[in-house]
Amino acid sequence: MQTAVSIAKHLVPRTFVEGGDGAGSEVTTLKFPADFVWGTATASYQIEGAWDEGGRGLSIWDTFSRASCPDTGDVACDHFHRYQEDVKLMQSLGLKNYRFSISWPRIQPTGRGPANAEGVAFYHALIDCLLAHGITPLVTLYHWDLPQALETEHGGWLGREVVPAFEEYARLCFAAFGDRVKTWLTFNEPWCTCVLGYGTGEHAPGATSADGAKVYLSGHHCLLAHAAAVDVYRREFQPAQRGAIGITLNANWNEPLAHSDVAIAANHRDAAERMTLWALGWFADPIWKGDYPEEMRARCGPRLPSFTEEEKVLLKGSSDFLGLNHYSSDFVQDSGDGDFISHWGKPSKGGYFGDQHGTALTHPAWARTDMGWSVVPWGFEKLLLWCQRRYSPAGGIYVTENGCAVAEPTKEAAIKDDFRVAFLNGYVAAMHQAMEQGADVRGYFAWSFLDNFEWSLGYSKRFGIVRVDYDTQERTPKASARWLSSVVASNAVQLARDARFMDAATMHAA
Ligand code: GBH
Repeated sequence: MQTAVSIAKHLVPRTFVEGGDGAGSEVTTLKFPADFVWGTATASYQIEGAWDEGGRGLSIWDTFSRASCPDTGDVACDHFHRYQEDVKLMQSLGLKNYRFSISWPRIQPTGRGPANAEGVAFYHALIDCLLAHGITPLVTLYHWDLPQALETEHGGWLGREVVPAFEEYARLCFAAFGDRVKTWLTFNEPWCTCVLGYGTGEHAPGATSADGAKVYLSGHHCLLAHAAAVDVYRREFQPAQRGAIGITLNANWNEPLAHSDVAIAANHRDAAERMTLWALGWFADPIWKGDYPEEMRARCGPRLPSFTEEEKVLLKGSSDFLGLNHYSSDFVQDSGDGDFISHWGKPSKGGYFGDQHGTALTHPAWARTDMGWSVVPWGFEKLLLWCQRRYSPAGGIYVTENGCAVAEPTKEAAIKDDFRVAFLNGYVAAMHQAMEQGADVRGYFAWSFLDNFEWSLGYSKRFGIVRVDYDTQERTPKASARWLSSVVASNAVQLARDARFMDAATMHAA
């Protein structure tokens, strides 16, 4: 395995914005289309708290966080009780769109049966409050908080029974909220549900799978549940409610390793493509093309389940737009026969990672977020163009999450979150570059509105543009909140030629 340091010598730095004399004062204004959608995002278990109120049932994250995490979402940002204050703050920042998720166990405490009136009432109140403050709600049905009863009775997403359960839950949500909610997302990042929940065990329910069979099986069921929910929406609700429905997928960009003096080797290029297919094509190919990628079928064998012809028909075209969450990039190379070696994951032979026959590497010159994730705006540009080329989603691409964790031990540090401002500015500028080259991006949501429960890492990682003091529940907008306000107000970003992460970005010679 080639080390990251030995790679660096061969990589040629590229200035993100070409031309000029390098003076730091030059600023370019990048304008966005008039109807571009700006917003922020959150998820139910990460912010709501009130775990045992309003008739809420337990989710797999209640169980998993108690057993295996430093913190739980018992209180989180106490948004369940403070949503009015949070919506007012959003309005005062000039934010006009908000993506949140519904907690399935608030609607169906045991995952089946009639809607729990108190849970429905909470989301009615939240949605009405948003609309009254001029904020458009975009709603995710599943951001990882599966009712515990479905895990106990059916093995969660490993059980086929969860597919009709999700369909039933989705129908309750469309019926209750679809008069006011016009943008729906079925799943947030099924990759995480399956790889982290049933492969590595880092996420709830904490299952593992050395050969990857559980990873692919849970993914298969997520896809079928997505298709079933979309079918219900299109047949029973969309004609009258006239909303759009889609899915949100996550992916890093994989840049094939290349030396400055030689063309990218074909096997590394193939490995990069393969790794992006395993991350994104696994879900997006069935939805936009009607089946899993050929490469996955060939390498996974029977561990990757098959769709019936009827299921393929239901899946194909089952997303009105592509929701994309993006955080980071890697250099990757072909690892030959069966190994997966990564700077961020555990080495593995076989299984979901091993099947990819790739190695993910980092670059020592890349800045890192507090998660240790590399800051590579140009990778975002390339990923957006890759999505546009492969899927050309008719309803466009919505970036439903992008952001970074910053170590902010004090309020003073948090309100001067220059690193986050530079990160967001760099990524939004890169998105603009992709749009100029034909990527049909229609919206961008910063993750996250509030500091919140960062899953297995608890409250130690802060992603918010608004600081949360977990002792007092005080909210304080950071510099990044003011940055987003001004981006929304001007519908533009200002790109300084000396912007951090731009000129410092490294890129191989293409
Ligand atoms: C999102 O997941 C979630 O939707 C959100 O709930 C969460 O709070 C937020 O991001 C921040 O984590 O680069 O080393 O981790 C993003 C999860 C992050 C999973 C990148 C895949 C790639 C390997 N993704 N990760 S590494």
